[in-house]
Order: sequence, then structure tokens, then C-alpha cells
Amino acid sequence: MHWQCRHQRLTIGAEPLIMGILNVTPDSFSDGGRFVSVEAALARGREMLAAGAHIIDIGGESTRPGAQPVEADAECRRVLPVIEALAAETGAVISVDTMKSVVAREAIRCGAVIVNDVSGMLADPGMAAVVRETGAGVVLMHMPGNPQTMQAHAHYGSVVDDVALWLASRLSDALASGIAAEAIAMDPGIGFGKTTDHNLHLIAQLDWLAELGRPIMVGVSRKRFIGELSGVDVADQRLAGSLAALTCAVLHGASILRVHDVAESRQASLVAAALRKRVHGGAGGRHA
Ligand code: HH2
Repeated sequence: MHWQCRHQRLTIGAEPLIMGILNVTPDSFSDGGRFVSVEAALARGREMLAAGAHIIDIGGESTRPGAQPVEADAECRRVLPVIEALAAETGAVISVDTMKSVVAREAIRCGAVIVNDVSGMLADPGMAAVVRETGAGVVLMHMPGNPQTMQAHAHYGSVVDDVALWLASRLSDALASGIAAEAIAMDPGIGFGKTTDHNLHLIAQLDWLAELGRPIMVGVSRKRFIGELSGVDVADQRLAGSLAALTCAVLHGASILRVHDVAESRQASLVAAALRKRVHGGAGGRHA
């Protein structure tokens, strides 16, 4: 399978793609405030590429529960200089984490090739046109409501069925608006309007989402459910738990992994992907 992101054709195959997180925000839950200057953000981007990241996801608005929205102008001022400089210097595959079509269009002009929209293109009616016209790749993520309200929406019949149905409907709307199937990736939105139990169900039954026929991305890195399960309050001390969740996600079909800790996640993902091949009867067979 391929993920076509403008001129970049990413292979979705044996090796999961690692998307390194670069939040140019003062308030993100884990790395907020650390990379607000262009120089610090660039240095972090270079560091993640050297550690083996395939994609750098640059965001200028925190989506943690209860985070305050940011105006488009301010979001552009945060992300555009970093995208432009990193794209020019490294030629890296860059994704912009935004729900605003204006920010997405400008980010693509500056060199981004993927729009990571945590609202599944529902927040801004102009988003689908930007994706279609530019040929950018797009991540359609499940989030009920918005970051201010999503935890109040953490009620499902069956979380896996409900998220799969929601994503299927976002996928068919995207196709109906003229976006190519090859440009689309899907994400269950771990931690977005979900309890720990919901997150566990989604990760352990990710295979159902793979039935949609598009690459599955997951973001478990350092999230609150890892802290709840392990009793670790400090987000950047949740690496081991994050790798456990990431391994399970890969075993169940995740092929794009949004992470803070690139080298460690890449190592875990390569081992998990090799195991996945054996679990599902790939090369070598049962007794090899
Ligand atoms: N999680 C976050 C942000 N964007 N995008 C996708 N596709 N999937 C995710 O799971 C996802 C995402 C939240 O994490 P982070 O960016 O580290 O924090 P914040 O939103 O506070 O900036």
C-alpha cells in the first residue's frame, strides 16, 4: 500500500513509519514550551530525523483536553517559519497538525505535504478543498466534539464499532469531496474523548479499523492513559509504557506511529513488525 502525499509517495509496508512530534506551542501536555523558538524547533527536527523519523509533524495549537483555541494568525506565526526552514534544509516529509484550512494551505506552501487534522476535517468546512487542490496527504482522526468538550463525549455503545463507523463516514465524505483514496490515512484518536478502557479496546482491536483499507496511524506516546495504568504522573517519564502500547498497536495493524521518542519507538516498532509477520503467518511459517 502507498500513502500519496503531494510528490512524496510513502510506502506502507513491513516497516512502520515513524512520525516525530514537534509541538511549537507553549502549552502541549508533554513538550509544551520547549521548542517555541525557531532555532530550538529546528534543532529538535534535525535530531528526530537523525534518529530515524520518516515524517515530522509540526503543530502550533495544543489539543490536550481543555486546551484553549489559538487564532489562525498566531498558529501560522508559530509553525510556518519552522516548516519552511526544516523543509528547505532537510527536504524532510513534513506534516502540519492543524484543524484550520488557512493554516494548512500556508503550511503546504511552505513545504508541508501532509495535513494531520484531529477533527477529521469537520472543524473547518474549507479543509477538504485545500487537501484536494494541493494533493496533500491527510490524516482523518476520530475526536468527538472538540478539545474543550471531548471528554464529556466519552460515551460509546461499542467504542470500536462507533469509532470505525465514524471513520468510515469521514472517509466516504473525503472521497465524495474529490480527495484521492491514496492520500488518506485514518487514526482512532487515542485519548481524544476516550477513557483508559476505551483506549485499550481501540489499541487491542485496531485490526477492525484496518478493514477500512487505508493506513492506520496511532498516537499513544506519553498519553494520560499510560500514566493511569502505570502510576507515572510525569509525561516524559512514560517511555516504557508508551513502547508497550505502541508494540500492541503494531501487532494489530498500525503502520504510522506518532511519537516523541523517535529512536526508541523505531527500535520497538521494527521488532513488533517482525513479530507481526510471524503472528500472522508471514515469511517463514510456523516452524521456521
Ligand atoms: N495526538 C495529539 C495531537 N495530535 N494527531 C493524530 N493524528 N493522532 C494523535 O493521537 C494525536 C494527534 C496529542 O498529543 P501532543 O501533540 O503531544 O500534545 P498536544 O495536543 O497537547 O500538543
